Amino acid sequence: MKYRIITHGNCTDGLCSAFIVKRNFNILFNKNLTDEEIKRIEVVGLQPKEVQLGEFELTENDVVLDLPQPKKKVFSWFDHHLTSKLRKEEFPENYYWKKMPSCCGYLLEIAFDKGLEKTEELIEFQKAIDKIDDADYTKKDIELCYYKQDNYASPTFLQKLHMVGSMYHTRDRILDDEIFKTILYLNLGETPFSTEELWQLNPLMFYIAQLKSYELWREDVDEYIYYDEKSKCVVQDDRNIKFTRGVSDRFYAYMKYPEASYGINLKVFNEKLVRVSIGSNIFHKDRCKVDINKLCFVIGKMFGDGSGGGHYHVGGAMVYIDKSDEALKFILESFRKEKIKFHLS
Ligand SMILES: [Mn+2]
Repeated sequence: MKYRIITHGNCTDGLCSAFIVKRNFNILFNKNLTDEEIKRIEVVGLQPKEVQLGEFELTENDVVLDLPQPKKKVFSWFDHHLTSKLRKEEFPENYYWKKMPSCCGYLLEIAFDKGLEKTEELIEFQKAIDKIDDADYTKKDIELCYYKQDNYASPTFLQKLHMVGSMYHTRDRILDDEIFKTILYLNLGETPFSTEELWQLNPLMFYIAQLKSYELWREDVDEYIYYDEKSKCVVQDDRNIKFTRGVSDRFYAYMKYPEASYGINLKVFNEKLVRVSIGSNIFHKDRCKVDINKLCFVIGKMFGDGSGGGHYHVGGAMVYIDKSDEALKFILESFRKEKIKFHLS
């Protein structure tokens, strides 16, 4: 059987999940593949939308990670997004869903159950990826990971994983895809931390550039980001913004407006669609009274082509450009009332 790994592309949890599957393929699936066979397993990065809308041809030999449950039966599927729970029926063999901070952490939990030795390195790795994918940062973590430090002589595990992430978050999508895949075809260590070939690619160089980019971006976004008091929401509307320097710092809204409960970002995706990203204040998730996963699911259906979802505290949806004003109004209204009533159909 020619297996493939289909993972969440250009996402650190997607990368780490594929990494763990490659490293522990035989343990996870009770197989006897050789190292060479495992090394050659093809990795494909997809966006959730491509799976949700069935835009990519999957096969029964695919291992699907950190992505929605495919419409078609695949060899194996692992996910931790709430959206997928809505479709949880009797799962076939090798189908796994659980509400967890990260898909990679979930895979590790399963692998530990199946006999993988719980080493110090794996535990630190699991902590770091859980923190990143669940946006479970403290203010101090954000300062350390999103703002340039004086030196990087002894980075923390969390900083190291951010360095890896910066490698496929340049502004060139083709380059990002290429780097993302390249990492997964290296000679993999136990985790990315001990993958020597990865550190030879100089992640720190990418990371320093990313931190400079965040800085420039924050300067530009400062000009138009605003706080809507009534809905307790920070709005960053990029629909008419032609150009911003650098790359986006998704937590800036809550560093700038600590009083906020929510944040929204609207960005033109293509000639038809606007990408809506919604989150709650990561430092005060307790303030989040609206199920953002549900909200995204609903706005994707009401104002878009039907793709939308995520987690309780954060999510995204695609809406049509000409309906994006309405969508924004609907979202702010939902936050103002702090509840959303709808029929999930
Ligand atoms: Mn994930």
